Amino acid sequence: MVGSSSLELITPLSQRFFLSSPLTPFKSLAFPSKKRPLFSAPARIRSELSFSVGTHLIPHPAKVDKGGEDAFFVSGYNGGVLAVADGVSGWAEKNVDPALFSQELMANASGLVTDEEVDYNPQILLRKAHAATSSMGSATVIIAMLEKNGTLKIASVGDCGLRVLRNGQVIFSTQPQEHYFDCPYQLSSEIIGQTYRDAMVCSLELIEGDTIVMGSDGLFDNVFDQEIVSIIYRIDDVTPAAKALADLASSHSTDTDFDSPYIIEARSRGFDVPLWKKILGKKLTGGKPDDITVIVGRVVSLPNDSRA
Ligand SMILES: [Mn+2]
Repeated sequence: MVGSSSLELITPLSQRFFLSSPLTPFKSLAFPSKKRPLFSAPARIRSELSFSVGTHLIPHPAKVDKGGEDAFFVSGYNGGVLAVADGVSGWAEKNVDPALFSQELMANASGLVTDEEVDYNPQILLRKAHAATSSMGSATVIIAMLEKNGTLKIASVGDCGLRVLRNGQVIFSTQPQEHYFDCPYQLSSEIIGQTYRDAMVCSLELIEGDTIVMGSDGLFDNVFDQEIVSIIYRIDDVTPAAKALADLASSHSTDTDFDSPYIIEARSRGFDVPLWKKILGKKLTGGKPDDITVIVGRVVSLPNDSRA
């Protein structure tokens, strides 16, 4: 799918769909971010855990030659640090390359992972990486940091996502933050954007054998949680699993008949096909072509001889 070139450029949603009923205003957020205590202390010390990680990125079909506008990094620091940023594509209309901000944000975050002030706190990492980023643009971003005792700390601004899988089930899921449909919260070079203070932050305890699946909205808009579960339990190795998830998202994204998570959400917000198509019994269907970034992290116990 990476090389597929027959696709036309994607027009903004407002030009593709027709609104048949007024938009619902702000969706209530599952994680009101402000005034929450940051992270609680781990309940107990367990054996030392870390991530075994596989990644895969497939650019938007129209952005293959420049590699797309998603960026990510993986660090082995402590139990492992995983991060994804998705450059907001609207900047291209202002002659700003949307990839620059997400790439610089990730480069800065990667360099700050060991910073003393960050102290394993992904929200502080967001603050410092954002402050250090000088490119014009904006991005949604998610950072997950695993401590060796199994505590996973997450900070997310916008609609990148994370799922935790245990025993064949999704036991944790982030919820997107948005201003309105298709306009997520975002860290920006401009004062109008969100900051680390707007981040959804949470902390959970992982155990050996858990798998986390992280990605840009290009994954979660095109692949259902049940499909993620079935791929993760069919493919044991993290690298082929990440590739299989990205490939599935990519094939759904360009399938105009597929009833994707994105299009189901669009219909629930009142978007629909034009009336003449409706009369013919047609409904709004299809995936959402986008950059697709997938990170699969499996929680493993460190071998005895590598323990300090
Ligand atoms: Mn995206």
